Amino acid sequence: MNAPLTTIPAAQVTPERRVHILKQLERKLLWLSAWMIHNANHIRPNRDGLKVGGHQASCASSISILAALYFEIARPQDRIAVKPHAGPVFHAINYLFGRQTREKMAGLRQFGGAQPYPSRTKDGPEVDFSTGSVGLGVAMTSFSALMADYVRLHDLGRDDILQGRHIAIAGDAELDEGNIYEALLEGWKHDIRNLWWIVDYNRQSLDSVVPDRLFGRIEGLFRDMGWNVVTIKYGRKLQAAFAREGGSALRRWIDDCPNSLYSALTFQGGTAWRQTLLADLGRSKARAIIDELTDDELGALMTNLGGHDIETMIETLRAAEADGDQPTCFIAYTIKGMGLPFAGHKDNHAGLMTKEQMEQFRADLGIRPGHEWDPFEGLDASEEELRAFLRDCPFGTPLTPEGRRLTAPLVPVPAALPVPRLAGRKISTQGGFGEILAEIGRGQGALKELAAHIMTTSPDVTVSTNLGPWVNRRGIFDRHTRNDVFRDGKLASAQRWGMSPTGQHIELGIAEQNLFLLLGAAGLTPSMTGARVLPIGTVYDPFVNRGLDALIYACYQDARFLLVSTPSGLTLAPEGGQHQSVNTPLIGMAADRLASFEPAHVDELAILLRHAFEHMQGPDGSAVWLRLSTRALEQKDRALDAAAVIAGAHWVVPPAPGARIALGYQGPVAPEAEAAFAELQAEEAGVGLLAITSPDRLHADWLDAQRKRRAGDRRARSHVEALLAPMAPASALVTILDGHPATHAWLGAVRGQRVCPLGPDRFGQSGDIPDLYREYGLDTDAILDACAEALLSVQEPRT
Ligand SMILES: Cc1ncc(C[n+]2csc(CCOP(=O)(O)OP(=O)(O)O)c2C)c(N)n1
Ligand SMILES: [Mg+2]
Repeated sequence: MNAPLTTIPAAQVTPERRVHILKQLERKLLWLSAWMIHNANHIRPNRDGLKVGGHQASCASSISILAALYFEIARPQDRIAVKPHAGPVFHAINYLFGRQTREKMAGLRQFGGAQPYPSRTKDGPEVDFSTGSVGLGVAMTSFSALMADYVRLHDLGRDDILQGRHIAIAGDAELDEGNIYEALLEGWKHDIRNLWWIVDYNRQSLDSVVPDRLFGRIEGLFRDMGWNVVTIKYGRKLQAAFAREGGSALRRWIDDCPNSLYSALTFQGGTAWRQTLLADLGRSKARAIIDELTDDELGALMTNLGGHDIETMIETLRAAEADGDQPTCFIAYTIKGMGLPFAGHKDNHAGLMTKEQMEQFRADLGIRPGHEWDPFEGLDASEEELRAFLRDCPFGTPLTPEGRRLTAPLVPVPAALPVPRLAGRKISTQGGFGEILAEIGRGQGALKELAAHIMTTSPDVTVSTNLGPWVNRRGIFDRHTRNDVFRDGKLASAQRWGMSPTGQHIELGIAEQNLFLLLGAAGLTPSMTGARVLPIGTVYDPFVNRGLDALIYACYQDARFLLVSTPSGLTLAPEGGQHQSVNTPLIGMAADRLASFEPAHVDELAILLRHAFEHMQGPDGSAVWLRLSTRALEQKDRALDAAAVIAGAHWVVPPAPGARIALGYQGPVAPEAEAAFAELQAEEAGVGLLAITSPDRLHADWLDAQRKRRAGDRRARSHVEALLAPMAPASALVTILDGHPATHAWLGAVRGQRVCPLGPDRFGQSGDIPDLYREYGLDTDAILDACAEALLSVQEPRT
């Protein structure tokens, strides 16, 4: 059930007065957004001569849409993504609500100030979704709507929060991004509800004016995907003019007017409008409508588009509200830069008003010098009345006493996960992952709660990444119960794919950006819904690249999820170069808020998987990435130091004090390293063998220790420094992984050791493992050659 659609304001305000006040608030938003940017560029001292920038025109375009939404329509339980370049308007809205400070506003685009584009992590709890990389914030709302349903249908959420709507204010150019259409398709499959996308249709992007007729196409696409499409083209003044004699000719003229001409006339103003209109309509009955207006009035009439008419906006949104929960796309016609001197100019995206223009604008709005930041300065309503209005509008009420950012109780993680029998077995990390998860999926005893909170997802690689047994146990999520036809027909299949609202796996089509957007949305459920969901997504490792921006976007927002990428590297030899990932370990190292690991053996994997469930929930945690393989390795019967595995490396055979060389391996190349180690041991005393489980954690910890030492903590020492300490200062390390060798090259900087890093640095090709390991220098011979060379340089240190 949705919440009541309207709340009756405590202070009774007539509809006319409401509109009057809303128009005052619009003026204020236009002023504050322009002023914040102006202040950042022209008033604040500039220390480095860099252009600060900002998007006054993009802000102006969206004022009425955002005002209608935040001051009238939105309810606290709604979750809203604001188009990146309207960030200052969003900050100004919060400022008027008393949820943003003047200092942050004045610090727009400054260190510690309000962010140019709304940021969950930096701007704080008022931001529901970060935006910035165009298209992603819009699509994200589709997945957050799905997750809201998931949480509700699994009864994981809070009872005291009403079901909300997920809303994106999109720039029209955002609809050029392919990820929008991937999300539309996926949304249709999942029968997404309670979703609104309001397009600020100013027909301009960064460089240009958008081609005409494009929207006809886009509108059709939305309808095909089951959306309701509502076009908000004309404001009240134009509608009234159209209703007069000659009005239909005027309407036809505007409908046929190319976007570029409309923009140019808007920029030129009333005189140009008159000239052009008279040339075309001078002999028609529309002439009477034109003649009775001054130039300014004519300009105002011709630019009276629906997206700038707050009454039309409110009416349309209200009507859609009453229409139910079907996803709805609103195409709100606007003018980029509306109300500012560069309105409609095609180059206005990054345009800034001059000091003189700003001065004029200030005077026009009745704002006294020195009162630029006063929230209610220059408005035709008392401060008291405006404050009461803001307090009483639906969004004026906080979502919960603790605000918009919620917390969820922790899900206990058992001291150890159920690990399959390993000793003497040959099994891959991917196989081990599938078995452990399937075991958790039984939900027995201490695992019951953990199992209930896990949600898995995969872009059409569920079975091939070994999620099948888990899915068989926990079912596929769907808002509607759908039977498994194969099963019902008693047709043999290892997969039982019944779908129901209680299923715990969300099956996606092959679109990796959707995977990461869903992981992002699922990873934010604790703060969005107060429900703890532990999302696990599987994907082929090379195709992490396909969704990379969405992955970074999810991490930027501090979403908490587990990414399992498998298979990886040359090791899936016959699949060929397009399937063999090389760069992903480096991505894992360079991605912030993503702890990345690559275990070689399943006992390590079990430790890391358990750690992931905790790390995803910890206040200082993050998302986690496990890079796995299908290469089956002989498993060991051993006791491991779990802390070392989590810290990123452990000695399989520790080096003797003063050792001249050690071998380090990461992931499924362990057997080659072990074989080389066995030969090396016969010739070189004290050699060590290091299992590297996370170059990412090792490196991050090493940087951290250096920072701490520089800050005065002389005793700070990182795990990798401690590990390498027994070796001779001029010793060598030969390292190997099935990924780019730069992943390990930095290890030489830890203690000044010589490092010979091995790993593929070229596209792969198909073959079998012996051929490919030889070709790319990962076989035992290559390792021994590298050891021989490294030892030479250790004997004769270069000067
Ligand atoms: C993925 C991505 N590519 C490029 C950009 C640079 N960029 C910022 S805004 C913009 C055009 C935005 O146009 P539109 O969405 O129509 O916004 P508006 O006209 O309302 O400013 C571009 C290309 C970006 N932010 N993200
Ligand atoms: Mg635009």
